[in-house]
Amino acid sequence: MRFLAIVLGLLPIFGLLPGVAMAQGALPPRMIKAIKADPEAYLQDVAALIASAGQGDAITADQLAVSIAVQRARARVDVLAPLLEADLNGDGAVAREELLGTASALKSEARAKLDRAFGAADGDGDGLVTGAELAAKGEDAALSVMGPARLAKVKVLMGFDADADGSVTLDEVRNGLQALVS
Ligand SMILES: [Ca+2]
Ligand SMILES: [Ca+2]
Repeated sequence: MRFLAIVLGLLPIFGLLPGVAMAQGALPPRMIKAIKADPEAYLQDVAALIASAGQGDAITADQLAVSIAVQRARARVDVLAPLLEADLNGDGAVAREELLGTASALKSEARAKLDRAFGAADGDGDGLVTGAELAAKGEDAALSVMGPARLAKVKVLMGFDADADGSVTLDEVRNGLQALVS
C-alpha cells in the first residue's frame, strides 16, 4: 500500500515531466544540490546564456557547444593578445629581447602587466615564451572560464528538454526547476 502510494506519487514527475526525470537521472547528486540551493541563480544563468547564444527563448545542444567554444576562445585571446603583440619578429615565440623592446614603448602600468604575463607564461623560466608555453597558457585561461565543473553544469541544461524536440526553452527550465525544488 505504501509502495503504491510512493509509485503513484512519482508518476507526475516521470510521466508529465520526462525532461526533469532525465535531468535528475543524468545529474550527479552534488549538482542537483547546487542547483536546488539557488534555482533563481541557475535560471538567471540560463536566461543569459539563451539571450547570448540561443535563438528566441530557446537554445539547442549545438548552439550550446558553440557558445562554450567561443567563451573558451575569447578567454585564450584575452590572455594571449598582449604576449602575441610582443612577438615582434612573428615567429610564434616571445624572447626576452622582444619583451624588453615592446615594454619600452609602453606606459609603466601596461609594462608591468606585460611583464607579469610574460613571467606567468614562461613555464620553465628560461626567458623565452615558446609557442607551446603560449598554447598551455591559453588552455589554462580557457579552462578557468569554463572548466569541467562549469561545463557539466551548463551541459545539464539539455536535460530540461521536456518535449524532447532538441531545443530547451526558458519555460522548460523554469518548470523543471519548480519540479526539482517542490
Ligand atoms: Ca618572437
Ligand atoms: Ca620558456
